[in-house]
Amino acid sequence: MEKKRYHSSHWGAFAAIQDGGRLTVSPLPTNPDPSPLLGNIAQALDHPARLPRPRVRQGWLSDGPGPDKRRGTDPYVELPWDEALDLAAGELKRLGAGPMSQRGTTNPGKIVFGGSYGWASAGRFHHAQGQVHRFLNSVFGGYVAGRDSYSSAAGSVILETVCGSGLPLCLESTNWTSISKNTDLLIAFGGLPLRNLAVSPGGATENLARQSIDAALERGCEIVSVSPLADDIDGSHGITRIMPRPLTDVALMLGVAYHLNECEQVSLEYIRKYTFGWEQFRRYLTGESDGIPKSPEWAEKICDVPANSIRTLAERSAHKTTLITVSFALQRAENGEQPVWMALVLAALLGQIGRVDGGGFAYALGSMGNYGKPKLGVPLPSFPQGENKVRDYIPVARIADMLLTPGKMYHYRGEEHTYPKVKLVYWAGGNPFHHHQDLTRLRHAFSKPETVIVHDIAATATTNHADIVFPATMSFERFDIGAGGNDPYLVPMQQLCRPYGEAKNDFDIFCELSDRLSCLNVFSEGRTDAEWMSQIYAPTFHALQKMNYNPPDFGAFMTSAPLQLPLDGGKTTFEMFYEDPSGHPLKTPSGKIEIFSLKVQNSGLPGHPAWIEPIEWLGGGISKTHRFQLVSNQPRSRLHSQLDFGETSMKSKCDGRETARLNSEDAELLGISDGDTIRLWNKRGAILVSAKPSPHIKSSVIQLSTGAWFAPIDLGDGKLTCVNGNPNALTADRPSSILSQGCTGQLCMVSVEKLSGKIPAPIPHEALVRLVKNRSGPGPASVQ
Ligand code: PGD
Repeated sequence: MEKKRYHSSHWGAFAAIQDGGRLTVSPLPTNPDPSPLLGNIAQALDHPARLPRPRVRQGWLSDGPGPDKRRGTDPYVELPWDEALDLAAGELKRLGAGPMSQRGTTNPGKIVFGGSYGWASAGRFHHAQGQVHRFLNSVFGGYVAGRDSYSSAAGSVILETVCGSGLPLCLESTNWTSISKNTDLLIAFGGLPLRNLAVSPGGATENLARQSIDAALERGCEIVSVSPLADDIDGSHGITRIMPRPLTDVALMLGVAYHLNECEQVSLEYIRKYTFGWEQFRRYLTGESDGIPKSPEWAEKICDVPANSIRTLAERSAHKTTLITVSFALQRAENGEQPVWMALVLAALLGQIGRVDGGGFAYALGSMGNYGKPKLGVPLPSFPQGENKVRDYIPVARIADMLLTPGKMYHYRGEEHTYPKVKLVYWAGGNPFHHHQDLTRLRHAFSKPETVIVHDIAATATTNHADIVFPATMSFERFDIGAGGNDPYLVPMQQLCRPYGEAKNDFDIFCELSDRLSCLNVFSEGRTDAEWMSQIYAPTFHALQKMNYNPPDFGAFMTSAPLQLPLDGGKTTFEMFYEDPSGHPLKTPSGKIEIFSLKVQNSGLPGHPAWIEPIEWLGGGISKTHRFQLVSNQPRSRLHSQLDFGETSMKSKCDGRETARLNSEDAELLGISDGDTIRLWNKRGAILVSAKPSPHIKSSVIQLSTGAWFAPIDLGDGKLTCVNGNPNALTADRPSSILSQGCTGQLCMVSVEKLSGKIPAPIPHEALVRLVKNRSGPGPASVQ
């Protein structure tokens, strides 16, 4: 038996032992609540869906670059590394890549989309996004970037606008220890799903949510989970579940605020000193400005929560240490800014933000594992990406718009922009055919560029829309430094096994391409990967030394157990603001929390949080055509689409097909039983899933997690049907609003029917490895 090694993944750090060719993965003893996702690793390493060698799309190989509708259906030809790298370098050169002396001032990067959104793997150095950005900066002088994230665009943009900070605020949010000790009432819009709390970029060594929630409940804290899915929070004692219609939380919050105001429970002293714009909002709340009082009765009609429950919630929140949280899920939706802004305003009306330990407002506390933990006292290693000289960018979720309508004007953060004309798409470490909405539209968009290059560890729907595909190693096949923001350990990610086939590290692939483009010195600066890691470890090492710790040098660190890091212990932005609002103003025009924002109003939205009727919701006209609201949330059995072929993920499916849950009574009315194959469809597409009736789902709602690999076939009904059950075949590529242009993948309206007759089989992952030669056939049905 080999010795124990340490490693990290986005779903947690772990130890591993190679025993007789089999890798045994076990969680770290520091982790009281390790993620079941660790179970996906061992079986995934040499899964036949992995890519052993570079491959080039047959049509590109025979006809050269150019827009091509065959992307997505063409087969691939495997090539030796040298040949594939020469082809890619030749194409990059044709598009203007090369040393700065040859590029002159023309900025060829403005035709290259390098946003390359995606989580890739844990590791501070081999993170594919950082690598591809540095590469494009080195060889093109820059690239068209993507702004914000699919996780949080609407929420981040609104918080940056109305309280001066978006995601950094999450890293300072009320921590789990304080919640367990001080919070009396925790109102969680979107719940506190433990599956999300085990995930953080870079990986966690300690998942504290479960034990903190238990300790808080034991002390007598009441938790109210507001979600159409009852199991968005575990447990029963001390937990109240409010199940509104999806997309209506703002109406519910307005009902609470109305009652607080009516009962004179708004903390006017706090409002006066720490906020801006209460009067405009108050006039809207009471109906003075639009004739509609936002009373609990008004809210009930929209959100389907009894007015009395809304009143009770308001009354309880006014007399306790109350923490209001709102998860990412609520803002990944039409008008996604509004629930985040309104939750902040509600907490401000209660007067506890920055004042009361365990009370106030926390964005995304239930969404990721690194929120709700104290800040670190030392910097983490960080790989420099170089300078991007291209000024063009897009809001990250507008990729299909950019490719389909170059030159078109769009709004973002109150300004006008134009979509750039992109010829090359370069993606490493992301899976847009998992993460983007309306995949049929995205497929059309991907037919437009002249060339698409992708690196991935496996053949995914994205590699199947690329022209040149380079096989990347998984993190387990290389060494790196693991660190999750706010996690108190730095993890030596030790190599666990040899690379699969001929797969190479992204860094090595970029070195080879840079060399062919005479830019190796700019990209690598003459360093090997080990030298880079040592270099980026240095700031953490020196900070520890300065604090009189005795840190190991890089070599010793890489062969030891995870290194504990000191915590910061300082005050948060909101605490400092509360203590001295003029000395520590927020970064907003008023320096205060903006209940009214001129900037938001000038962008074309109401200047205060408001109920804006969405298009795809259960109360809208569309519900007459498509009766069900699909909630496509984060999976319990994998991270996004990653390792969908792993053991834990495969066990969660029904005969290889993704499972969707619907309300038991709805299922009975539709004659649907457990395990039946059902078809979900709307005008954008269709999917097949296995049905699971459940009492935990609100009526007229159907829940299907993201991540099944997109496998579309043509069943002759005029739309593509994903037989594996990827919800993004159905979601709308519609921005959250003109302010943030965020992704709205969480919710859309669908029809549901039981399938009878001959049912097409799901398509296994390995069948996506579409080679002209080398492999016998594509599997049970051929992918379109
Ligand atoms: P992943 O599956 O994590 O999804 O979208 P994202 O694209 O991040 O993709 C990462 C890819 O990187 C995988 O294909 C993996 O194999 C590859 N990879 C892993 N390691 C390496 C490596 O070392 N090198 C290279 N080159 N590749 C590697 C996630 C996105 O989806 C996110 S963050 C959110 S929050 C959104 N959520 C939703 C949602 O809730 N609902 C819907 N309908 N849609 C969503 N999409 C978004």
